[in-house]
Amino acid sequence: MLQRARELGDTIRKSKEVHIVTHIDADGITAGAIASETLQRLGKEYSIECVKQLDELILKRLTNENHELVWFTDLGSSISMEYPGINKIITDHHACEEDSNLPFHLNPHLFGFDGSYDISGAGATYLVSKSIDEKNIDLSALAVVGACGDLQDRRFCKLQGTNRRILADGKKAGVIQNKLDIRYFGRETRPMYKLLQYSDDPFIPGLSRREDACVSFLQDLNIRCKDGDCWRKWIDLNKEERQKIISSIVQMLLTKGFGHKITCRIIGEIYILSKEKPGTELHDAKEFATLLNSTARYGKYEVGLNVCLGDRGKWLQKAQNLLGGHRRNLVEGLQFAKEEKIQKRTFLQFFHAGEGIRDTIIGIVTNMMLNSEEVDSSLPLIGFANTENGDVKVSARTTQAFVDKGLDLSSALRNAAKQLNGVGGGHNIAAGATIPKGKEEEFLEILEKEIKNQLDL
Ligand SMILES: [Mn+2]
Repeated sequence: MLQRARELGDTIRKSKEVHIVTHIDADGITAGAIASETLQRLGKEYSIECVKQLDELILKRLTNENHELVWFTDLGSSISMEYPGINKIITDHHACEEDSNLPFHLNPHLFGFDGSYDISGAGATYLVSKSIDEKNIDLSALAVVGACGDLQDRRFCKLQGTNRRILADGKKAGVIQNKLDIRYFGRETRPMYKLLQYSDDPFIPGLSRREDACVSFLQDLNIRCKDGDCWRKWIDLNKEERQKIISSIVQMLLTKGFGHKITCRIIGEIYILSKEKPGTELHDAKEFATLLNSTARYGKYEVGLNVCLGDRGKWLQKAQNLLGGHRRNLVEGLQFAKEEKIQKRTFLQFFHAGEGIRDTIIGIVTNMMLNSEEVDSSLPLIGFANTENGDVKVSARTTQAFVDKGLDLSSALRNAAKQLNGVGGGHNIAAGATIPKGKEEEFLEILEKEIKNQLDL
């Protein structure tokens, strides 16, 4: 993989002008930022755009634009064998065909690594950046944010594989620190009770999603919710208070019959961006990733990109303003999905959000749904949402237990979508597709057959 990274680096060095095409999620934005900064430091002429997915229209346009070199980051593996008219390099981590092992294509799956936890799109892009100049190891912080944005720490409650080497670079460069702490989202910026209210991995029956219960839980432990007018955050608590909270939750989970394996998930490795201000979204890798998701998924990728490139003034302010809207959309989306009612079939369950949830956040909502108390995680969950141009976006999520039994949502969605003139792909545990409207039922039927075959049922 490092050899391939060097080869891609050589191609970049030989080019005068490079156009970057990246994905609209946190991993895509950080990948695009790493690529931009690398080209900037080399003094190359470059441009960048962010897209939801690579469709025919975009690829035709790129062919016509006749760039000297197009650098696809966090996407592109699906078209690696096609479009010879585009002179390209690809740094992606989504599942790909074995025969796409081509000189311009860097993807962990081609080298025997699993792109769902070993390395992200930003990480793959970072390897090329580092091969060009060792000084670029300061960009490893962005690669860690990208990996966290793609939930690559979920499986082992910490980053693994190639991601750990990137983490080591970050420590060496003094830009990243790792430590064990509570894994719930919002350590730096969320009021304590809100951190508990939105806890979902592990879900805490009796506390998760219940605001009042979370406030009284803290009161019962004699933990102040406020310092004067300021809500106290996890990072504001002293060691004793943190230990009290963790041991109470552990006890609650164990008495409710959750095993050791699930209960342990409350603690894991967290990643601090050492150069950022404590108590801001930028100081914690997961919070940074969510800040980026609030920009590009709403068509404002330049906001996230400028924050990644170092702006701490007007662009950061804009990103923080967008964050409020994103949070509201997730809460409303989750509520909407719950009211929609999940329909169970033999090998999967699904809900259709119609126009109720944006297609760009249906994946996040589907993931939150699968983690929630009301949803049975013993079946893969499919979420549908209509897109602006009249198609239907599909998001599929499952659990590690299913993946261990042989389920691969990436190939299942790719095959099912292909039969209906759509496109699909992603990872074994989380995948997506776009299909024509009205084909949902057909899609589910094909998908069920795929799942049944994969699991040998
Ligand atoms: Mn990614």
